[in-house]
Amino acid sequence: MYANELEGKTTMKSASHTRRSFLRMTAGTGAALLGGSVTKALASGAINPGASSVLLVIDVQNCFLPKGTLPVEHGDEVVPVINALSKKFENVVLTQDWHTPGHTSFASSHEGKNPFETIELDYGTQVLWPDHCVQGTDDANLAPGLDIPHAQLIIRKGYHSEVDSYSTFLAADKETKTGLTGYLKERGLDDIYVCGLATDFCVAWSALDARAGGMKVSVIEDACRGIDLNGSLDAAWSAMTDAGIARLQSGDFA
Ligand code: VGL
Ligand code: ZN
Repeated sequence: MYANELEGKTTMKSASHTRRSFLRMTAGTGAALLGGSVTKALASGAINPGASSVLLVIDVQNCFLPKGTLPVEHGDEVVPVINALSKKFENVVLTQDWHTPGHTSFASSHEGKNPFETIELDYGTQVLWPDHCVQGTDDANLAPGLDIPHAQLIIRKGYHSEVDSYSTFLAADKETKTGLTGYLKERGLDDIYVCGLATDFCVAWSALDARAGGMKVSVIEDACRGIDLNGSLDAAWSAMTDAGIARLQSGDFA
């Protein structure tokens, strides 16, 4: 596994190959931790989002906050950062992880399996999670502190019981779509800024899919927090950097 990963990092340059390396990395247990090259952001205060820019706020829901069912460490800290950031965007889209009860990504749906173990499903390796973000529960609600009244769309994902969807564009089977690509195209939004939870899962997979779809993509690091399972946070940043995704800070905005 490590040799494959290393080869993936050094010889494969295309977004799809990089992505595959990242998928292997995040899927397996005991994956090696690779040092990511860090692309520093543009000069501080230089960015001014325009009419074709959109802020994607990924999964800032109770389930991923400290009291939730799948808490992301310091996940609550992104809320004020995202609230302030969102004021700089005319266009904002929010997403919600929105699972059926008994969803296939839950460890409790698989006999003898524990959270954070993996399982092989039709579409590949699936990390198993605690039950989280079940449709209609308070756990699945957007964080109450989120204050983005001008958000234009809430897109839900992960509602097909037999397939997970970290990405807000494409489910893990690589076939099932959310419709967000079509929405962004129809509205002429092709300059994508991604923030939210968790950096190394739903944020990264969404950013990589947007990039693979030909959009300009940036991730705002201090407006995200990660889960970091078996080195997945470094792997995610490496994959995103290799795919040509900019790594920004909220202070880089005007
Ligand atoms: C997420 C794990 C499972 C996320 C969602 O929002 O990053 N992670 N479901
Ligand atoms: Zn989920």
